[in-house]
Amino acid sequence: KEIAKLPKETLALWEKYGGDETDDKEAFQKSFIRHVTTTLARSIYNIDNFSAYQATAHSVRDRLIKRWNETQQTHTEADSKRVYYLSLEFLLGRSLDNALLNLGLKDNCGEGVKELGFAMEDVLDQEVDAALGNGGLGRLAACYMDSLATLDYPAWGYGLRYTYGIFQQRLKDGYQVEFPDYWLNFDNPWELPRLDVVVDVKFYGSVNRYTDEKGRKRYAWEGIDTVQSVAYDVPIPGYGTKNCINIRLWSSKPKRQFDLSRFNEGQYEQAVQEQMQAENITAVLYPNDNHMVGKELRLKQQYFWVAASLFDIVRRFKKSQRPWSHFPDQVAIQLNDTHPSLAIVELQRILVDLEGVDWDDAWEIVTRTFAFTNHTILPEAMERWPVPMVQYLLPRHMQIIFDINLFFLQKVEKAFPDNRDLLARLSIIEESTPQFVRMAHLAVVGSHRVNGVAELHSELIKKTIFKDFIQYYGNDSKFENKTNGITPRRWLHQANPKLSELITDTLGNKNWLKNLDLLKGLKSYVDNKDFRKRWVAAKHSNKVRLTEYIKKTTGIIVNSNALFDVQVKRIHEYKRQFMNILGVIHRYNTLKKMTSEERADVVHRVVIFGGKAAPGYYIAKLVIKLINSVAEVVNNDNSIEDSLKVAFIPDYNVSVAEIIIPASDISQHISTAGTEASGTSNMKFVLNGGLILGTVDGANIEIHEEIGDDNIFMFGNLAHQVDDLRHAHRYRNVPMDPSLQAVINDIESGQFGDSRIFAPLINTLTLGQDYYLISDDFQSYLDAQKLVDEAYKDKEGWITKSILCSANMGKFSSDRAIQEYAERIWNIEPVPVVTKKHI
Ligand code: T68
Repeated sequence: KEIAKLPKETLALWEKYGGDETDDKEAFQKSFIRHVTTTLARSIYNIDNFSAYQATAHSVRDRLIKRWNETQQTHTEADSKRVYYLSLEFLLGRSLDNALLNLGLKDNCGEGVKELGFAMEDVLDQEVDAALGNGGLGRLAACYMDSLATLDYPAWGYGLRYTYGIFQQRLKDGYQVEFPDYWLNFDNPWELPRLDVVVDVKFYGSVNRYTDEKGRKRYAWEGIDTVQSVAYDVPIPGYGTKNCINIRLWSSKPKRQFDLSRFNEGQYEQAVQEQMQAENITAVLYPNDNHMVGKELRLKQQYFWVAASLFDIVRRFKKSQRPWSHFPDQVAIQLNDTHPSLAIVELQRILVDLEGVDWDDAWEIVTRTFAFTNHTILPEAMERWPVPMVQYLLPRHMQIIFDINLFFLQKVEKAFPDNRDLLARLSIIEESTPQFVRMAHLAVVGSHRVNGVAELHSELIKKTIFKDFIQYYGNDSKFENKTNGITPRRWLHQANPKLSELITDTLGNKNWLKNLDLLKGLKSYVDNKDFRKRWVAAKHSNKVRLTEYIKKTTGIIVNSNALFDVQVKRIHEYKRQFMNILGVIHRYNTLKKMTSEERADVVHRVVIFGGKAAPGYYIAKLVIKLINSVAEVVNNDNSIEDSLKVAFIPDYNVSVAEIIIPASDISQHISTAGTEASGTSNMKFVLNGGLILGTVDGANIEIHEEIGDDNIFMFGNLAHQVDDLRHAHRYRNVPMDPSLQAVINDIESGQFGDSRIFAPLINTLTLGQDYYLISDDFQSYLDAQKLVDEAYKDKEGWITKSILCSANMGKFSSDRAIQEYAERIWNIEPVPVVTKKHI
């Protein structure tokens, strides 16, 4: 509507009745009751906690949408450069508490709900996690969206709206069993269906060559299978700002509802089949982390998502009627790992095939637009797609990839004539049978910046997977580091209200939530008795909360005064949960050999595990079984007098992490050096005053730099030693570490049940293997554990460490990380949101 042409009375009505979703308690209560009666069609007589959650969520949603609208309007008017974060995973967890905090509604809403007869805690607990991710990579995307919003950046996320998120994990006889995560069962108040925003995405078909009116050779792809992509928008509010950004998640839908003629011909089943296939594309999140699965459906997901997102981005750009050469000045696209690498090809296709831009100009635009984040150097995680599969599914894209590769290698040939090995190593195409497309190479060649996620990792990628690119591009050209970060809003304020309150009281205000470096101010209170007392009390109450959660979910009763030792993360051989449980066996058998008097002097421990194994990852699943078998024996052995307990908490996810992390005394981040790109839970634990026991790997190294030698327990071989140690295992018959051998003997003796079950797991340590160097690090690990016990006995010393840990974590705010990306890679500026009239 052209507003100027509307009659005055109309405008007055819009102004009068628009925007009554104010933030005061009364307005909130009014919305709450309105939603109970209208949205939910219930009343005071039949409203339970879940309905109360829904009514609260819808009331908050109304307010979110208002800000979301104002933000989008402001950004459209400002027409400044935007960043688009392409991630196949956004592990958002719950939204209500976060929205309340970020919108500044927490107090009014909390009181309002209470007066209406509900406890906010119970209400919050009704929400199901949005678990559209596997682990670190997906959660990083969620933290980054929080920071982008908080720092007023004009940003959008693009992802997929999976019908099923990461599976739910349950335990049966100590084994993991998977259940579908049908998270959309009850409506999802945190999304806005945009049923009018639809993009057609094509697959398969053929490519036609023709000559255009300028006499140029052009190509046109005629896809044959069209699937519709429907937008669902998820508003992400910033903290202490009006900025509310958007994550657009695409959902697949068949193009035609049903082929009616088929019905008439009696082909009902085939017609339904087609419909189901289209809906299939976004049905389920692939549950593998750090592992490539070469299924065609996964490739389809990637293209479906990339095509819809780029169409949307290009449509928005075209509205401004700028020339194509301005595209990179208006648009930055960040590739979260190689999963969206096809976006590089798709943009080149749009520019060359559809818009008639010359190849070289188009390629310049493409490379100035994209930047790529690498999250791993593990070989099994590198994405490679068989050329025949890509050719069949996306024939024109395959041609373009071959051309990108040809032009790139021609340049390499010019710079390094006749170096055929170099060409083969740099090539986007792996010359095997069949050929493969190396997605990481495509991402490097098509981006102007490539970053790793912690200092060590960013150095390692230059020495390993991208070594040859350094030879070509030079050392400090496009490769850089952006150490990961976490949002303090969720991971301290929301997860740990007691500690957060203490920090706010001590520092005098909540500014630390927007500037985490301010935590340094806590250092001057490290000797303050009252402060220390409250610090300990906060930790203890978090431990009590976890104790109750463990009891509720596992039936295991633990003592909240014991040392809580935590390892929660995806189960993976490189993360070495196996080493942890082997260490537990060592501890257990040491305790058993002690006299009662000797044991009286020992620090009591609760060893807590949590994490999902990919459903097809046999060895990882055996690790879970071993942990539970050990727990069964240890927890029921009265002879060790409660000095050790082991608990595997099922279904580790974001909201469970919010309970576990604040309760940890020590957490383990013990990957083989050089394998964990960064790790982000390490940051969360330390921020919450938990110490860490870790290897010299990923972000552990930078955490160590920030918090100092006294406040961290580091052990193990270094990254540069790994190759030699592996070589020795393979060819030199190195004997197993004696303490480890003893533990293996215990397992094999049947101490933890039928040892035949564990043979495949034990074999990973023997037979010239031990790829993750458990034997090489074991003694050093046990020594470090001893130091932990000693340090914990010194109660006062431990409290000091805990405080200094938190106080020194400013660097690891995702705000810092996002600011670095914005300034050094995206070249975007904040655009503060202007409050709009309602018309
Ligand atoms: C993690 N990667 C890194 N991958 O392992 C971790 N992979 O060190 C780092 O801190 C984190 O990324 C953030 O940078 C993952 O989480 C996956 O989940 C994944 C998913 C699909 C395919 C491959």
